[in-house]
Amino acid sequence: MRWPADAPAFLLGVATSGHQVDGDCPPTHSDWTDWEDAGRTRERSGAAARHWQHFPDDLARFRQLGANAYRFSLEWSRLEPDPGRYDEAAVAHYREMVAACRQHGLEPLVTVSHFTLPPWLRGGWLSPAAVPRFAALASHMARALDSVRLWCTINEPNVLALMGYVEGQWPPGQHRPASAMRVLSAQLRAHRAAYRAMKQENPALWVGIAHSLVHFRPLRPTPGDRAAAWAADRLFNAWPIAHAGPQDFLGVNYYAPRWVSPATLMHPALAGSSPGPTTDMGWSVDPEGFTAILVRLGHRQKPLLVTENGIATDDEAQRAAYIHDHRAALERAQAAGADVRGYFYWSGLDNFEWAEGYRPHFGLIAVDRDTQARTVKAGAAAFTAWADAIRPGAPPPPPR
Ligand code: IFM
Repeated sequence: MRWPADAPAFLLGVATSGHQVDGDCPPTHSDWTDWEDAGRTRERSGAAARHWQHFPDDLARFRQLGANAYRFSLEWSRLEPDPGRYDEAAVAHYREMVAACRQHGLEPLVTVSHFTLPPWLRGGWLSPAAVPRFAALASHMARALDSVRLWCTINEPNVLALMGYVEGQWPPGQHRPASAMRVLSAQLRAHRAAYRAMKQENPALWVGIAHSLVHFRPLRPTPGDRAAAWAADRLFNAWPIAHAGPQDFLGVNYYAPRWVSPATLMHPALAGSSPGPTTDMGWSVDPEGFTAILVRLGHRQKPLLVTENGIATDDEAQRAAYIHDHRAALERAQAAGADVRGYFYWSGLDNFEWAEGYRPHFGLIAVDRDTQARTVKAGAAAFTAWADAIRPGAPPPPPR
């Protein structure tokens, strides 16, 4: 596959997802709005960042930060309020978003499904309608947004399966590992069907999955804990990649390591962070783990796109250090041969962090929840410094 000729050689972007930023999402409801109505989250998503209305200004701000790309997601319930009936006003909205991306020099990377599902899909991904309806939606949107070259079919299928069907913190709130494996398989089937349908629309599209990848480390240096780390890696990281079928690139969502033992494998919620400093999600910071994952995936001879990486913190020095250190980690992976074509910081805006509500602040830009005023955070300077360094014609970086 050829990289789109006029796309930036390295995509440096920010990422968001529809339900987390759009607001009033969606008027037609989704499994997540029902979950919030049932009181299962710390707070409701409500108006979020009203990105649905404010996207033109938000995109201009992303560009001012130095981004040359933007990853956002479609909201299935808005687009297909009833099975087989597409809402042309919603389709037109996404066309406008893509046009605004182009106007601001942002290469769009569109995710078809980022966790939320339409309420009519009873049984969610386990519904017999899920795979055909999803593939039809994906090809409909590939046609409607025909200037978009880069697509993620599904965001983090392993996380949806874990949080919804093992940990029970997300809809449908189950604790059934066997169902989790079925849900994971169904999403990968949906990816394959969507991949085929989208490629029929346009064989030049780049289509992949945004995989959540965790650097599993043994809790103690014992054979049992090492085996647990190996097994967690196989199941969570390697299995979905190996069984997804065709992918033109591997999308990598990387945040943190996890320290595991046999006990944590049975109870994933027990998986520990490190004794060192953690983020406001309680996650530890491990840029070496990022390098290790990118180098390992690089051996698969496929282009890699870091579709998410970022930190929840109110300490802007910590955010800047995180971006700086993960940039260096990515560059080490490139030097070791990994073909990394882009990096998307999560997130462009402070947003709705699912069951955690609005408490964790991942954004480069703060959003005042009362006034919707935007403020660029000090930590964003590390992102802009990166953008300055990769600008065409920029002088080469000083030796490290
Ligand atoms: O906010 C989420 C996103 O929706 C998927 N990847 C991880 C992010 C931070 O938890």
